[in-house]
Amino acid sequence: MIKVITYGTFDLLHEGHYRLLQRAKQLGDYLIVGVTSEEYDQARGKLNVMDSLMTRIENVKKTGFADEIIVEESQGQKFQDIQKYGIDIFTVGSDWIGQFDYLKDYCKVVYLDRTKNISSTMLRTKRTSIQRIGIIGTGRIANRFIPEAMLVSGVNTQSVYNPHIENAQLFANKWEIDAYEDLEEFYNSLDIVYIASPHETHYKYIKQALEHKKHVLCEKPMCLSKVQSEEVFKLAMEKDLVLFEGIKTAYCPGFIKLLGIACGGIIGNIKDVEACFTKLEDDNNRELKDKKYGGSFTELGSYCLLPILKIYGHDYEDIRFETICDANGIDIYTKVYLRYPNGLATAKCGLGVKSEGKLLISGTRGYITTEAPWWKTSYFEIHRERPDDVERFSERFLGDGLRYEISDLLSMINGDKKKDFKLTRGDSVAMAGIMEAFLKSQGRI
Ligand code: C2G
Repeated sequence: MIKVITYGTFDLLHEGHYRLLQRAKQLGDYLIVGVTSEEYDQARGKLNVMDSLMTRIENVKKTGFADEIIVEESQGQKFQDIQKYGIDIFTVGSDWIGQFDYLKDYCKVVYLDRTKNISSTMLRTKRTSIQRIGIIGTGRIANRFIPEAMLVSGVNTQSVYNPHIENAQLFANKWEIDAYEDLEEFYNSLDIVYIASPHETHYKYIKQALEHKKHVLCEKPMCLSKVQSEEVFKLAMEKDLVLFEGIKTAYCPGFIKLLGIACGGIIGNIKDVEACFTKLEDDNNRELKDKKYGGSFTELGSYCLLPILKIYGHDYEDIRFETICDANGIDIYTKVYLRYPNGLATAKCGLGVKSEGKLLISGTRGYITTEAPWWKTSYFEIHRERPDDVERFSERFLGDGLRYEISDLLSMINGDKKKDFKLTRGDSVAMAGIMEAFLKSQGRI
């Protein structure tokens, strides 16, 4: 009996997949099909898979060609499967030509011609139509956003607004998009507004964008007061629009895995969370010049508050801020102490003060420590009492990581995911409340 194996995502199963499976089956007597798990697709950068694993398995089954279906969960599994199942032929489409030649030592490798003019990406975009993105602001983060958005199929960045049209024009020329100085025309050019302007302008632009019936992705900190944050979320709900705060860490696979493990009780009851994010910055940057809204905490606090709020929730009993300010009165180093009924937390932010970018979660049975920079979570360890009792976890963090939040935003807009569990409205409102408390403690508002 000749055993054949092939693998794929088989999202929105189409003729190309069908023909591949048909020919794969004809290569032998018994066909095993490996369908990729959601986690594996995320890890290899396929972020927009629409059908669930169960649906994809069901669709492969319905073709009638597979004698057995398995789940492909990790890199390197193909090599193990070939030995485990006694495979004679490995086959895959010609888009992968050459890439699986390393398996030739173990079985025959056959690349089948890919069916032209059909792909899951084509079907995805046909089903949901491309969402046009316009950016407000032309700073560093806006420059990082565009190449990341290019990696998410289903969105296209096409316009930019900056009240200083010269800046908008420069940015537009660089990225080959359109610059606008008229806000009405700008809003007419898009479906989603990405707000990447200075912190204090967010609230105004969010309201404006929602009034123009546009979905919104807003950089952190989204709002600087609790009332404003509640107001914009209410407005988004009334208008049936998606409003998303862009804290990239919240959407990255490594951080989600870490939270799942931490909250799952593996280190017992959590008693302390310490998160630190510091950056050495040029003194001329806006964050170090703006006396009212600049400084380390408004710039970086959202990241450090994220694991604290995700682990303990929003009902802290006490909050206290300690700051070190520069000659202009701008906080270059801030520590926030939070006390919850069952534990403590510290958020430590620096702009112009450098420390190790670590997240440390301590519990009654052990602790979790992450490799810096934890906000791009790619490696963490669980330690227990015995020094040699260590479990290690790693997860890929691709590029600048903005692709994860853009992909989630798109899923919410397209209605595939209704719940915003990664960063809830409650989380965003709580963060805005803490930002407000901080600015008040500094006498800035
Ligand atoms: N395919 C095809 N013709 C198309 C589209 C896809 O022949 N028009 C083939 C692909 O070459 C692949 C299979 O159908 O062999 C599944 O395609 P995808 O679902 O896109 O899966 P892919 O991401 O290529 O994963 O470990 C995963 C595998 O390496 C392949």
